[in-house]
Amino acid sequence: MEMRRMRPKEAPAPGTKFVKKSSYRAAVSLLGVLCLLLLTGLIILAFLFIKDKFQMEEEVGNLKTERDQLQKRVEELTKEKEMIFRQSFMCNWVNVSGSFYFTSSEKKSWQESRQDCVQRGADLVIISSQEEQNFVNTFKKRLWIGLTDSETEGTWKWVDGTPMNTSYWNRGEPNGDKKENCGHIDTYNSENSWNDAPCSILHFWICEKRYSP
Ligand code: 2F8
Ligand code: CA
Repeated sequence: MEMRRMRPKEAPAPGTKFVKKSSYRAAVSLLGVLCLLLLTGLIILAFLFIKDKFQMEEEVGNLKTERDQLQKRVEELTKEKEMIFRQSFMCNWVNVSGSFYFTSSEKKSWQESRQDCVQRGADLVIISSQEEQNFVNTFKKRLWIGLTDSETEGTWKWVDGTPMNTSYWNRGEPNGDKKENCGHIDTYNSENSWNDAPCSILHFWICEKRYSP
């Protein structure tokens, strides 16, 4: 009887073990390459992010410097504007014993004249001495002064609320009763030059700004 030859337990085909090992190595290498690529990508991203951040910080710094410079310039220009405004307002003023005087070159009502003086940091003139009365006459103009009896007929007051104690009315003045409540320089060639007239009449005017040295 022919004896059947026993086949040894199935062994891997020759070369199979080698193929498995090399596939494993290839997979590990691929994974390594992928990790490397990922790492490289992350490094590039981080670099770009940091670069952007620095650029932005630099730009913010530049903008802040520019803003500060512009603010400084605005302050300088504001001061310059105020100075020019003040100079243009003060260039026609006359300085006499403790006061600056301004006479207008246009005509307005008493109230509007007063407003103009107030805008110039002054008020209509208050005549408080004979010298001042004579000085105001030297302008040889019919000028509104800071005198009114609008509040109480016949009670003349200066614009600062003080009563008129010494007066320089022209002969026969004041004569306007309730129709003429504002005082002005009229007959400037004589010392007694004041007249009372309706406050709505248009006249030149004289402002006074007092100062203490
Ligand atoms: O004669 C004085 C008289 O002259 C004018 O009236 C005619 C004056 N009127 C005006 O200025 C509007 C009066 O106030 C003045 O008293
Ligand atoms: Ca009068």
